[in-house]
Parts: sequence; C-alpha cells; structure tokens
Amino acid sequence: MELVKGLTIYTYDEILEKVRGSYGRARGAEGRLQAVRDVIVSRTESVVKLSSLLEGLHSFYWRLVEVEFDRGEIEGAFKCVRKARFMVDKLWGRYRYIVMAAGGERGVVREGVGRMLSLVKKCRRGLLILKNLVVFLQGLPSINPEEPIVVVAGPPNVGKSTFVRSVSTAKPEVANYPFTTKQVTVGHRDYGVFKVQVIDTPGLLDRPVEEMNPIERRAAAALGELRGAVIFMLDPTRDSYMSLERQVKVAWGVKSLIGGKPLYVAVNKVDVADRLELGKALRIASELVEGGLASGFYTVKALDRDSASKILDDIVAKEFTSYFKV
Ligand SMILES: Nc1nc2c(ncn2[C@@H]2O[C@H](COP(=O)(O)OP(=O)(O)OP(=O)(O)O)[C@@H](O)[C@H]2O)c(=O)[nH]1
Ligand SMILES: [Mg+2]
Repeated sequence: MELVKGLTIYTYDEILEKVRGSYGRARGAEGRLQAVRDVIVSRTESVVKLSSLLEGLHSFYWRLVEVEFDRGEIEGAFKCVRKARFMVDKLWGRYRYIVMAAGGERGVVREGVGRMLSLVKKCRRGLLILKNLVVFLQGLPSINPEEPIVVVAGPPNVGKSTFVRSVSTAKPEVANYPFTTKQVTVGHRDYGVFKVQVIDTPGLLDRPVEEMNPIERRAAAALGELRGAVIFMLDPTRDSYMSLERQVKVAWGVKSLIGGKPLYVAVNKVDVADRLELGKALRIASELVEGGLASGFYTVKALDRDSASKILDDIVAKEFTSYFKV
C-alpha cells in the first residue's frame, strides 16, 4: 500500500552501528555527544512519521494489522520511542553542560552516550515490531475505501479467484483445493468514468469471527470494513468443499459481518452442475433473497469472462449508479 511507501524503521542494532560511525568521526567531547544525539534523533524520526501516518490508517487495514500484530505492542513501541527521544534530548543537554563545565572528560562523555543508548535499547523489541509492521503494510494491496468496491466472498474452492481473474486486472492463483487464496487481493475493472475495485478474499468456514483462523480473518476484515457490494459465491456441485446447507450458514455469517451492505448470491460452476444440483442451489438462492439476506441472485460460469463480467456489470449498474453520471 501507498501510505508507508519509502518509510524505513531502523532497529536498535542499525542505530547502534550508525552511532559508532558518527562517534568515531566526531571531534571533541561536545561533538561526540552531539553526534550520538543527532543519530538517535534522526534514525527514529521515521517512527514519529509512522505514528502520525497510522492515525489516518483505514479500519480495514487496521483489522488486517490486528490479525498479525498486537495493537497494544504497537502502541507500546511508539510510547517507548517517544520517551527515548525526549529523554535523549534532555540527557544531551545535561551532559553537554557537564562536559563544558568539567572540561570534557572522557568518562563523562562515555557515561552520557551509554545512557542515551540504553534508552534506545529499551525499545529494541518495539523497533523490531514497528519495522515488521512497515514491511507488512508495504506488502498490502492498495485499496481506496472511498472508491467503488465489490468484495467476492464465500466458502473455500467455490471459484472466487476464478471470478476475480475473469472480470478484473488481478490474476490471483486458482487451484482445485480449498484455501488456495490466503490474502486479500484487489483487481480493477474499468468503467470509463470510474473504476471498480474487485476484492478477492480467502474462503470462509461456517464459524463465528472469534473462532476464525488468521486466513479467514483477512476475509472478515474486507467484508466488515470495506463498504460497497458483496458477491457471495456458491458451489452447487456435489464435489463442493461444503454441503449447500453449510454454504448457507457461511452466507449468514457473511451477512452478520457486512450488516446493511448489499449482497448478491452467485451460483457458480453452472457448466458442470447437473439439473438436480442446480435446481437445489437456485431454490436456496431464492430463499436467501426472500429471507432478506440477498438483494438478488445469479447463475454464473466464473471461468468464462463474459458470464462473469455480465454479473459484475449488472451489480455495478445497480449499486454504483451515481458514479456513471459525470
Ligand atoms: N467447471 C468450472 N470450474 C470452475 C469454475 N469456476 C472455478 N472453477 C474451478 O474451481 C476450482 C477452485 O477455483 P478457485 O477460483 O481457486 O476457487 P476459490 O473460491 O478462489 O478457492 P479458495 O481461494 O481456495 O477459497 C478451480 O479448479 C477452478 O478451475 C466454473 O465456472 N466452472
Ligand atoms: Mg481463491
């Protein structure tokens, strides 16, 4: 994602290395103290920057962060660095004064430098967490929560990624086994005056958020925090990973995550489903509409670009009408 592009967090060891270099080059007691203070301040500047950037981080990204990181530890790391920067400045002032008054004894400089460094050392673990956090954020897809979004969700192996491949620029991995998709990815479909972001999500099981594994939680983050429309995909075939009954349970779980956002059911794999399978799935889909879960339902062959695009275009026309007016 763009927010933290180019930002580097330095670890304690990296700061220490730089301190050694600058200390060695600096002249005089005051110069050495100043050099160490400057390195610490400048090398932790990106932590301050990160802290302010995160204030603008969208709740969707926060939810993804919380899957991998402890929010309390992140806050603790910021607090530690803030305190270290403040105290380093204070120590620098104090030792500079002592050095000037006492004529720059080596022991005094060493003591001052040691105390400054030990403040940073206290944040050793925190700096590592923040460094990993930045790398993690940099690897996340750039999604603009303010622009039109269609999230494709559903049980494992129903054809979500196949659908996203067919309708958008994204080329997520497709395979005939469950949990192929482990991360949220985004593709775009161009409608001329605007683009729709089509989000591929990992497969969901029929269990509440508290029992979800990290992979499912990523899907839950997209469903819960991104506004827009949702396509809930079903696999009607007997080879499906889950029975249709269980797939319906997943659909209700998705509904509880998305609240009032519009949801459309897409019964996939119509090319291989037999009449009986299809009949049952369509009955279930229409019940989901009657039961207030879905705004509508479709049949689709996600493998086929035209079939998949027709559905997306229809949903976009219904849900994002205002965007078509220039
Ligand atoms: N016959 C047929 N097979 C399909 C269709 N759509 C998807 N498949 C197949 O279904 C299998 C699963 O497809 P994926 O797109 O990886 O399914 P997914 O829902 O993204 O799966 P996870 O990421 O594991 O949750 C693959 O073998 C696809 O080729 C379809 O319309 N017709
Ligand atoms: Mg997938």
